[in-house]
Amino acid sequence: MPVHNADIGAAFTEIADLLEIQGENPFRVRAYRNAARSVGELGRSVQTMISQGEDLKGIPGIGDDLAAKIQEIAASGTCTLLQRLRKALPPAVTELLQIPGLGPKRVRALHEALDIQTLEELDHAARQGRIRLLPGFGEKTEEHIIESIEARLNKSRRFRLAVAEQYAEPLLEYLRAVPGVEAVLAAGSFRRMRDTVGDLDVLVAARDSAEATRRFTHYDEVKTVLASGETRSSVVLRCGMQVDLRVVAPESIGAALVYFTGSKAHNIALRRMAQARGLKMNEYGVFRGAQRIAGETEESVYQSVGLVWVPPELREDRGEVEAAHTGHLPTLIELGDLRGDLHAHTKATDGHDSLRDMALAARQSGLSYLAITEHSQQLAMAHGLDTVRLAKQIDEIDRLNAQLEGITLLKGIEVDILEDGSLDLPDSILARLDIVVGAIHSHFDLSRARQTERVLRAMDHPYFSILAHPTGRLMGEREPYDIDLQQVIRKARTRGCYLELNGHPERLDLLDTHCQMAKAEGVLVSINSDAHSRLEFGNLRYGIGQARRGWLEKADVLNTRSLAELRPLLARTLCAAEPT
Ligand code: DGT
Ligand code: CA
Ligand code: CA
Repeated sequence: MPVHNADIGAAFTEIADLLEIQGENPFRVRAYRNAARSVGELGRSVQTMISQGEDLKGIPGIGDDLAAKIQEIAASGTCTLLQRLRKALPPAVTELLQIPGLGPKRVRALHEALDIQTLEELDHAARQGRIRLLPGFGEKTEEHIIESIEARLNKSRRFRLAVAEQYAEPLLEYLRAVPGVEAVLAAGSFRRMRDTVGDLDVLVAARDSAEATRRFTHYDEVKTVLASGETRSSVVLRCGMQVDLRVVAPESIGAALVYFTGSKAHNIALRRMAQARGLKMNEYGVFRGAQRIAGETEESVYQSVGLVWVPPELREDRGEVEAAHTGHLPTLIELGDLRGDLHAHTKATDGHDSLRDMALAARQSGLSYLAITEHSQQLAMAHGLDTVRLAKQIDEIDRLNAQLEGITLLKGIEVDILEDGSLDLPDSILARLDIVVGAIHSHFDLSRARQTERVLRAMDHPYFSILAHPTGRLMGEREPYDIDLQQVIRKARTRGCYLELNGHPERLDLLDTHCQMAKAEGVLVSINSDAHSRLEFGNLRYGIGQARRGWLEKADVLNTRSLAELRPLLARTLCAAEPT
């Protein structure tokens, strides 16, 4: 495990802060602060020094005791003193220290005088005017505390991509109508299709930056203007989402787009390549000395450092720069590559529309097959199907398929995986289906080992085809359950099963990094809508965004196959019946 000097410095600073809050001897506190500084400013890696057997006491301000602590942190990432101090104080104390202007002395005073343990309590006390009454705290400080807490609480709030989109689209349209504006483009995490968006970054190409800025800050939905300058401004919309605007000259839009699309890590990697070529890269262009050699288009910027254009979804510094250099970028999957959808519900359970309406909407979305996968009996809340009701639906689908043109319904189920890994419906009825999607909807808190074993056992079932929403997370509501996805993916490979990338905006599950893991193991991913109404096939677009972030190509995705190609792939699990 690499431990950087900065990590050691941060640990020492936190120790110093916590000691000071506890009223510890000032000399001891200062010793830790000095140590934090000298380790932080050291030109060489302390971990390397240790591995080469060098004496740490050569570092200014480091004696026997601190040298031992450095050894401990370099080996384990933390030290017993720090952990003991953290336990002795409420966890929120560390958080209070993060507020600008609140050093250890003031945090200690707040903690002692008002017994404040959390940011919310601090906010409450400030709004009641109780802070200004404390010695050393005035009205100004109180106001400042309220503002910083608001900013902090807001900053930690991220918006789901689909929600951010609802606010972004009308704003982009509004800006496009501003006279003199040549282009309006969303950048940042929004353009990279991250599952959540912290703030929205918007780029405008215009000659007259003042007018564009004025219109932006006067947009109807703006609640607060945080900053309003010549070329950059920031606002908070009524929904609480921050929007950063940059106005650039049209000849710089490519460079600005690269810069503000990020990610930061990707940008750093690009700049390093530019430096190696004696070039300077920033948001205005790429320069050799005073001469501008690129910047009007993104392609020109990438080309100037010997790269082909990189799709925004890949810009996370996860190998894309190297791949763009050697010509090995993937040809990412596109929405139009999907031929079908393998996860949807109707009003027979918790969906809203009939079989026929779902089929027609899927066809309207350009799909040629749709698997109907209702919940099973265990999920009483969703009115899950038992054997009798599922048999009835199977017959209905057969009748409907005989009438429908241009779309085929597949008979399926989203069967509950029970706590012991068995499936919630008997083999006799599962045998009549085209596809069995299995999912966990209960016992989320099993240990990692038991949760993993549960899913592996389910996959041993000869009819099991696809593991739905494999981590179980609901963004902003429920954490993923603890499961070893690497093991699950390997099992899927040996059993001929598949993993779902559920495109529902609250799920987006698999994560992007899991898609890469599945691809590496050669396990196909099924990008599904989990539509509960005829209006929800649009979920597939978010699934595609996430899949692209996970480097998936058309061939990596199960439901890019035609129905004729799909059927044998689904049947394969039946043949590979020997347990592993
Ligand atoms: P978010 O808003 O948290 O979802 O994530 P981003 O990626 O949209 O980040 P944001 O809004 O802070 O910045 C937008 C882009 O601007 C970011 O992806 C890269 C660029 N950027 C921001 N700060 C820096 C920086 O300090 N250095 C470099 N190279 N680029 C930066
Ligand atoms: Ca952003
Ligand atoms: Ca931003």
